Amino acid sequence: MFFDEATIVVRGGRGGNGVVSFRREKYVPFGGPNGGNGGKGGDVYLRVDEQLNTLVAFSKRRHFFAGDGEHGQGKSKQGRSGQDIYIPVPPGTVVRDHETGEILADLTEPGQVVLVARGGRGGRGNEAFKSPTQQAPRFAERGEPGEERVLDLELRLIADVGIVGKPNAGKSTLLASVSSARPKIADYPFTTLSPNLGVVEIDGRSFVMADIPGLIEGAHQGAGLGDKFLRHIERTRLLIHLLDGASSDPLGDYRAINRELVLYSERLAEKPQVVVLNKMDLTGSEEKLARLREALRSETDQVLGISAVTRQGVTDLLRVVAARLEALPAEEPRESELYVFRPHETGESTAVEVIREGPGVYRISGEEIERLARMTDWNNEEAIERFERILQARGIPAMLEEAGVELGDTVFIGDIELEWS
Ligand SMILES: Nc1nc2c(ncn2[C@@H]2O[C@H](COP(=O)(O)OP(=O)(O)OP(=O)(O)O)[C@@H](O)[C@H]2O)c(=O)[nH]1
Ligand SMILES: [Mg+2]
Repeated sequence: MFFDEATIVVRGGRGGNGVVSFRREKYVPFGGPNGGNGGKGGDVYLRVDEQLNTLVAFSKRRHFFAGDGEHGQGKSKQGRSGQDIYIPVPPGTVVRDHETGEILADLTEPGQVVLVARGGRGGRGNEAFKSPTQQAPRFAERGEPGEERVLDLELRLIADVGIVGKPNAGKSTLLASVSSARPKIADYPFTTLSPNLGVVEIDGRSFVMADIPGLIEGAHQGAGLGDKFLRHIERTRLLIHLLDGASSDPLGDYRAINRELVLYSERLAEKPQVVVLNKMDLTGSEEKLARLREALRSETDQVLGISAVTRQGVTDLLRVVAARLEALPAEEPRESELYVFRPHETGESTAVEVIREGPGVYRISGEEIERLARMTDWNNEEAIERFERILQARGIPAMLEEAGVELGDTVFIGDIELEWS
């Protein structure tokens, strides 16, 4: 089984709690507050590791949690930050938000890193709340929970050249004969169940070639192994369209495959092709090649004949491919130029909204206010008073009253439920 899709859960570490503590020294009966801040929770990143070429690691492990920040301590001691984690992924990994389907990142370069879940902020210790009006605050903030999200990972191979053709045409045999890849080869259709990559070297140049499972009619809709594999050749720059010399109708095969490519994507159909008839060692193949060249004269200037088994014509094919690659633009525009991932880089929004959700039920929503609520220690009277002051300062009670709130009604802020009083 080839693992080219995976769904994983990532969560940043929780920020450490701030603490309540007071100085205790000889001869200083009423020491000032000295509770330290909690450490920040660790972040979760994905990082491209060029040694990898599948997502198989995610069949065993699906949950990735960064380390929690340590709590603050007395004597103004700050808690240590939680450990960040870097999850290795293969080049060609496209990352989507499972919920929205939005593309978050398109990871193509070795070493490329993307932040996928931010750790929570550390809560502030009581020392941070000392002010002229409040000399001895007896509360501290709780650490903020880390961000959590579900990610869909999808691997798209990155090869220069893709070999397309019907099952049994000899695609894997060709790849094996020109590279050190060792794909399975057998005399039955659908021997290849997952793409194989090989590095080809010719005349001091090299390129990466991909062999994909055979295509049949309806492939674009998922017939055979279908569309799952067509996407792997979307990023190639050139296709080798390999025809089976043992087929009774190589021309019909050629047309059928091209139809599937058009139906799958216009872009795929427009990729330059080198048309090749394989199995030239079989009797009668010369005539087949001549007929094919004749039939395709107006469409393609060149139909090559090879035998992947005896290697007849294979070096010539590689030279043609290398020359064509050289003449093509160096790179397809990368999807990463289209999608830029900005994980809340823009900063937290201070906007607040008050909504009536039902009879006697209201909701205060807003990024900053929800975070402050999460970081409030609801078991502490002073912490609650501070939160009430924040609500006042932002004019939220007036907004609630305008929305119709009455004593005893329920008010939600994120997951936190309050009674209006
Ligand atoms: N005589 C002859 N047989 C060949 C040649 N190339 C491949 N074959 C045979 O054709 C059969 C299919 O070869 P594969 O390389 O597995 O074909 P494939 O296109 O990868 O097939 P799928 O993976 O099923 O799509 C095998 O029995 C090969 O030995 C050739 O040049 N000459
Ligand atoms: Mg094969």
